[in-house]
Amino acid sequence: MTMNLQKDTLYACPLGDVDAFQFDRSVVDVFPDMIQRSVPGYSAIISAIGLLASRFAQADSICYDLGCSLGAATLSMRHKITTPNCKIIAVDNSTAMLSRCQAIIKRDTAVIPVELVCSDIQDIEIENASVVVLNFTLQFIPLADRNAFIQKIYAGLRPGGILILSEKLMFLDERQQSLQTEMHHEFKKANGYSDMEISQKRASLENVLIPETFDQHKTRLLQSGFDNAEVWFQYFNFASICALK
Ligand code: GEK
Repeated sequence: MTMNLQKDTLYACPLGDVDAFQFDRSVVDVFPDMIQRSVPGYSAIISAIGLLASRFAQADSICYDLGCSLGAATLSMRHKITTPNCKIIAVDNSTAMLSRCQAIIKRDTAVIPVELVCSDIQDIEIENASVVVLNFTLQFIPLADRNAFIQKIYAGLRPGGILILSEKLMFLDERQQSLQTEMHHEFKKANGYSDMEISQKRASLENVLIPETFDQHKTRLLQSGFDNAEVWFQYFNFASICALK
C-alpha cells in the first residue's frame, strides 16, 4: 500500500487568527505525516488494533472503524482477521478523508470486504458488531452526545465484543496535566515541529478536540454496560482503552 507522505507544514507560517481545525483537503494531503509526528504511539496502537481485532472478531459479524480517516485501523484489522465471514464498516464525515481512504483501500489486496460510509458516526446503525474501533475520534464528538453514543455502541456489540477507544487524555492534577502536556510538546519538537507550529495547532484544536480524564471515560463505559474498561496502552497524554462486553 502506498501512503501519501507529504510533510505537514500547515502551521509552519504565522497565521494571525488561527481558524478552527477541520479535516479538509489540506489536512488529508499531510495526514499520515501529521498523525505520526503528533500522536505518541500512533503506529503501535494501529498495529495492536489488528492483533486485538484478530482475537475478538466473531464469525458472521461486523467490525466498525468509526472516524476512519485514511483507513489505517481498517487496514490493520483487514490484514489480521482470519475469522470467516467478517466485514468491516469504516465511517467518516469528512468527504475529503473518505475519498482518499477509498483510493487507499482500492489499492489494498486483502480479501475482507470493506464498506465505506460518509456519515456522522452518531447517525449510523451499529449492529451485529464484534469489534468497534474509536481511534482518536470520540474526542471530536460534543461532550453532551458522548453518553448516548457509547450506549449505542454497547447495544450494537455482541456479547464478547470489544470497544477499542483511543483518546487524548486530560488530568485533574495540575502538575500531571502540565507535565503530560509539556512532554507531548517535547515529543512534537523531537519530531521536527517548531514552537510556533505547536502553539498554532493547539489554538486551532481549542474547542474542537475536547479531552476527558481516564476516570470520565471509564465511568461512561461502565455506566453504558461494559463489564470492564482498562488502559492497555499509554504514552504521555495519549491512551488506548479496551472495554469488554
Ligand atoms: C486513524 N481513526 O488513523 N463523524 C464521523 N467522523 C468524524 C466525526 C463525526 N462526528 N468527527 C470527527 N470525525 C483514525 C484517526 S482522526 C484523529 C482519527 C485526529 C473524523 C474526522 O473527519 C477525522 O477523519 C477523524 O474523525 C479523527 O486511526 O486527527 O486527531
